[in-house]
Amino acid sequence: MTEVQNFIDGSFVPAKGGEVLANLCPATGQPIARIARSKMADVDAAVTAATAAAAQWRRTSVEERAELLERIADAIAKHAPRLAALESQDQGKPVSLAAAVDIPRAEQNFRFFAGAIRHDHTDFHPMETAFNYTLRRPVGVVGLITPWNLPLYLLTWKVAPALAMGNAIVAKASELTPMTANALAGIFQEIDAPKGLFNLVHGLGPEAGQAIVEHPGIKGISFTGGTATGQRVAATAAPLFKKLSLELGGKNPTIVFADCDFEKAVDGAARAGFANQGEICLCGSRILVERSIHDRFLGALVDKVSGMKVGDPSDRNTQVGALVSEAHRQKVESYVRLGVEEGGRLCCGGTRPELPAPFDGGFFLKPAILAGLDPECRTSTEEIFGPVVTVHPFDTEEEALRIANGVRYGLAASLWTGNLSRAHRMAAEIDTGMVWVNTWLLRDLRVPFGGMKDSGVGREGGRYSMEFFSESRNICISF
Ligand code: TXE
Repeated sequence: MTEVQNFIDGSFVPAKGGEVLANLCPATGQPIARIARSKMADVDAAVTAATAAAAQWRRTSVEERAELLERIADAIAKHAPRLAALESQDQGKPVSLAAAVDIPRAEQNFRFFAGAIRHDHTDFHPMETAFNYTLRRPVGVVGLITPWNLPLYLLTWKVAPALAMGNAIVAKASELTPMTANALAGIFQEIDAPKGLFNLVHGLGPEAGQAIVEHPGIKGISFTGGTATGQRVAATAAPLFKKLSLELGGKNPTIVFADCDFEKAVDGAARAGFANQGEICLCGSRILVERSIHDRFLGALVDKVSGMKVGDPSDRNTQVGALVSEAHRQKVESYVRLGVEEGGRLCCGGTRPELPAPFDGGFFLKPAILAGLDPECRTSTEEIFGPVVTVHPFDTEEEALRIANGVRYGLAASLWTGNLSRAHRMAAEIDTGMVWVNTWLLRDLRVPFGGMKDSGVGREGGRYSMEFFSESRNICISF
């Protein structure tokens, strides 16, 4: 049983109140760790340490910061197999996915921002009798709050640019998946990073998370999580005038035209729907298919998805692991039932698989496809965040666009077509922060990442992250 303690000022310490929470393994339902249940007093200690560290760190050179980021990346690479196993055990995802995506991306996040600050430049605006230049100064102490679906991947996506821009950090990982954040704290200790630069406070969202958002010593909040939680975070942070970046939920359309590469589109829709058990904010959970190929496409998708191997996440052949918690599985199952009540046809999955011990205690669900639903019903428009997709026919580009834009979310979309003009036309009109054409989740770390509508506020990635984690200051010099 691992003891997951807070990491404050370079040391692992228990929560001041001495309370702990149980952390379960999603694949077996068994406890694997006890984690610190922190409150405001713990956050306050972390802010004190971070404030002292930030005062030093803001004076370091770009090279010094880039080197620290690279040393962290090197250590992640060194521990990659252990980190992948830990992520899979803690989150329920297949270890093959953690090893191929989550952990390499965590390493890459640090390498990328080390390179980015080395090649950075700021604006210069000449006038007739003066010139202006822009300085980017650190925000100070920033609060990073991350969810349970891509634990290390999303935490490092915030930690790397925050440090690169000269800030110190108070972070909180999801209480459901604290293990790789804890390992990252171990890496900071192992490489002898400056104390207090990265502080990690574990615990419940309404306690430790809320304390981070409320703390007056924390000047910026970067949050990834559910839309309802994002609303609470925004309501707390706005009157305190904190910088705020919110990456929230999605109900992303996968739009398939008859002129697509059929096999590629079926593969793409299956991957977009069910990667990481459908627990990615970018997952394509609404599949809109041009009517002339709808039935053939649905048949091919059902064949593919019903053949997916569900079970032991440590088995390299597993494609669908366990959902993160029993509560989350029940939420996803309730949507499968709702889909049927709303008139949908369950074409495959949606039931619990029969698995041998110890996986009979795990939170598994067979990937589900629902067809025949009204695109405006609850199942088709609310975020499920699990291995469930709905498939809908459409007749025209206009209708596809209307369905695609007919939800409160606006995070991402993928389009599958061989018609370049159509791709450009549609991409310009879909109300999402990101559009992929003939691919899904192909990421360039320089590009803006984030959503519109209820999917969030702000963009991260490349210079967008660098802007978020800094304050621009204009200097005007007259001559
Ligand atoms: O996330 P929460 P939950 C969606 C998905 C999921 C739903 C709820 O639909 O079913 O959200 O998931 C911390 N102040 N996404 O409840 O609560 C919390 O401890 C400050 C989409 O598990 O949003 C955790 O660290 N922090 C999503 C983080 O917020 C608070 C990823 C996210 O948890 C807090 C996850 C508070 N008052 C879920 N309350 C995505 N966009 O990728 C909670 N937290």
